[in-house]
Amino acid sequence: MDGRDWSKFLLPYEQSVEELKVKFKLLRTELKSREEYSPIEFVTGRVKKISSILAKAKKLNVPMDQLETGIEDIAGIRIMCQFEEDIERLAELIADRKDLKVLYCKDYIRNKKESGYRSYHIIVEYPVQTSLGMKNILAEVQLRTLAMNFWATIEHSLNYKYHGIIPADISGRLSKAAEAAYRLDKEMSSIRDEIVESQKLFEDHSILVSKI
Ligand code: 0O2
Repeated sequence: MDGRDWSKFLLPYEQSVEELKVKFKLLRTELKSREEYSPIEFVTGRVKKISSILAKAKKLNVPMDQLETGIEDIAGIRIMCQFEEDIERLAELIADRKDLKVLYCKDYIRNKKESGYRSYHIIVEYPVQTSLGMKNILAEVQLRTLAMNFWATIEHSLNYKYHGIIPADISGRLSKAAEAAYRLDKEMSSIRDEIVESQKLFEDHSILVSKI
């Protein structure tokens, strides 16, 4: 594929990422207004870089004409939550949606990766309207707590810096940091009701002040 073919190939993925980001941000707004609390803290998204697509295709032995079905995270959405419990609720909300179809989930929270990585991945099929008609796009929706995201972001950049071979001393510290992030999630969950209540009070106060 040359540059022009790649940009054509990636167009529906770019559109899907943009649409899904808007939809999940609006879901946050809606839940905040309806229930005063949203399991969504913030949403990001990206289309996988061409170099990463090629590297993954090589690793998984996916032929170039089967990238659409062989690589499931070309379109990627990441949704950050405050608490682990929010991830369960959000996964249910996503499963109930009619504008996408959940194909399967990878639960790296119950089964954390050897690296220490924790996150809940949902592989979905998203129908996107293009000028040529409807196209079903595979996308990976990652659900993480803020602590899981903090750890994964740092580990990802270290992996990039050390080309996947992180020195033993740093890797040992990363393992400890993963345990600390796990404990932080558990501690925060144990006082979740208290935190949610105080955030609602704070928000009500801010709305009141802004109206004065
Ligand atoms: P990019 O393009 O940099 O965003 P894998 O072999 O890990 O790619 P696997 O194990 O099936 O495939 O994982 P999956 O479910 O396809 O998810 C891949 C994505 O999950 C990664 O994207 C990361 O965003 C995240 N991820 C998976 N494992 C780890 C990990 O150990 N550490 C961190 N920091 N993130 C992880 P890429 O590949 O980084 O793509």
